[in-house]
Amino acid sequence: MKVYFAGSIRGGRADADLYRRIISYIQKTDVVLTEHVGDLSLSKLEDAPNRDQAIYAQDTAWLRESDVVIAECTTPSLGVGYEMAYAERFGKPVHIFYDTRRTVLSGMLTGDPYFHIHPYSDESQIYPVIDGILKIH
Ligand code: 6IA
Repeated sequence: MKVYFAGSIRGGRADADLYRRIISYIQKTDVVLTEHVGDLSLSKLEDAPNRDQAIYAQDTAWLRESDVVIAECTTPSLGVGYEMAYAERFGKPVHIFYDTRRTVLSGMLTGDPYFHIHPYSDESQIYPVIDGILKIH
């Protein structure tokens, strides 16, 4: 199974280490197309001109290629929001995780019945849900 993992980059990197742990967990059994989202040194690489067109082209191609999208949405990100709407347009299942202690999710996500929303209050709750997702799709 090819997983598109989405997490904030320019929206803020406070949860980058959490993304890295989730990506490593998924990689024990499945393929993560977007390993860079959990790369803690990513911001240093962000400077080059014309990079953004390449990012958009690559990420939308990976979204179309993916079997399932898993997004960690505790840190709000315009890019992640865009990616989830793009995934819906292409009929990809979208699973959204967020920490209820730290954020109230946008009504544009909780109000869209297409999305599978997984609130959690401790990181340990994420992994059994991911096990179920990887079995279903
Ligand atoms: O608006 P944001 O930057 O927070 O959007 C984050 C989302 O957009 C992530 O889920 C990524 O899939 C995608 N994205 C945003 N920036 C990049 C990026 N930057 N590379 C790949 N995907 C990105 C530059 C990194 C590169 C130098 C390795």
